[in-house]
Amino acid sequence: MSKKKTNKFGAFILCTLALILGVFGGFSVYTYIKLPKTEELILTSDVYYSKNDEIQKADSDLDLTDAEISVHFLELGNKYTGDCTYIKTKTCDILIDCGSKSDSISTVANYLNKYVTDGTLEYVIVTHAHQDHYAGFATPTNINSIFDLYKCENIITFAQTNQNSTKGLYSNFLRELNESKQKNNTNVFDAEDCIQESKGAKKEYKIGENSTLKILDSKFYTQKSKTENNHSVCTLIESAGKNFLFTGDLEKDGEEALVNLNSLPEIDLYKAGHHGSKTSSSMPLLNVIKPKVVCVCCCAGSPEYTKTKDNQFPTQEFIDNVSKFTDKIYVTTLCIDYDANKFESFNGNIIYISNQTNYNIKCSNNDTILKDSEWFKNNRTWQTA
Ligand SMILES: [Ca+2]
Ligand SMILES: [Ca+2]
Ligand SMILES: [Zn+2]
Repeated sequence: MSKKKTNKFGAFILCTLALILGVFGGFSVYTYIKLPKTEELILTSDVYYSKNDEIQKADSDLDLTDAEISVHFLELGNKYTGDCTYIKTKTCDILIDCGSKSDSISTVANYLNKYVTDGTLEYVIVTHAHQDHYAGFATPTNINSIFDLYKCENIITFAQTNQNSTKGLYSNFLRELNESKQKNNTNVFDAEDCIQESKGAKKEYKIGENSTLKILDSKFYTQKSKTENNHSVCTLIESAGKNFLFTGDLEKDGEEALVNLNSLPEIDLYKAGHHGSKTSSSMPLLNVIKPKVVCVCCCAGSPEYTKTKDNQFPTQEFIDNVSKFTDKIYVTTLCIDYDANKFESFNGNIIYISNQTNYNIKCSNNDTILKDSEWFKNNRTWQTA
């Protein structure tokens, strides 16, 4: 080989190496920027320790053809507190919230796909701007949001928030909402638009022959609260003579105003306020709604928010209040070992199925009411009046 040829060969090798390094380097930087921080997206296998495979088999046997309405409180496939309620009538698919983290999307979508046969969610309600309620609507660009996965006809959002519109989940949410508007011509209203019946929004929507969805009035649609929870959109569904109440994470002062601003009926199914927190499901509300069945969306006994055992969801105070009206309390998930990422189904997915004459509760794991559970015997007490 001549000296000239060796030089050319050397240059070729160098260029190839530089190209490989460049591509790799570029890709690494791209990945680093593009992928969400681990806080937002946890995809390690141990996080998925759950009985979800069994749940899905059990659920697919559910026959809802005779149901006027069914209300599904979903387990979210991780150890975190979060709300996601799916409601089906003969003509509508409704979703209230989609927590708990962006990695819950696949669990939620797997579930919804069994029931949402037309790919369209006629109504989506986003109660408030907390991750455990709207992570599924506020995904990073590389993860499909609920608005990407389904055609959403009407989205009703919170009217107030303390979040910064240029930062974090809230900016993701606004981006996804805007995309849905552009792509699917989605009607986007906030709860106050509904109360005022402005911009084409309505207070009440017909969601079936015998069913209506009503946005309830709340003082925190127009006033700001220090706690984001009080900005929750509150919804009443009336179907075939039964009443269903969803108050998001509304707290005591919000609940009191809710009672004063609306004439609330007695409630057949109540989604426990704020995951069974001691700051919600207060007596002024319960005395009016006298709930017959209560479902709590939480990971029972999880130290996610507090180490004080009595205050872990569902709290002793919540149980003391609700026990005055019913012992039919159901809980989605049970914390086994928070630090080790271990959780399992409590009742599992809780499904309330109702028609003109009766109702049925079918849970994916078991139908044991809270006070008869092993966890309850070890952690809570039941006050009998
Ligand atoms: Ca539909
Ligand atoms: Ca998107
Ligand atoms: Zn919450």
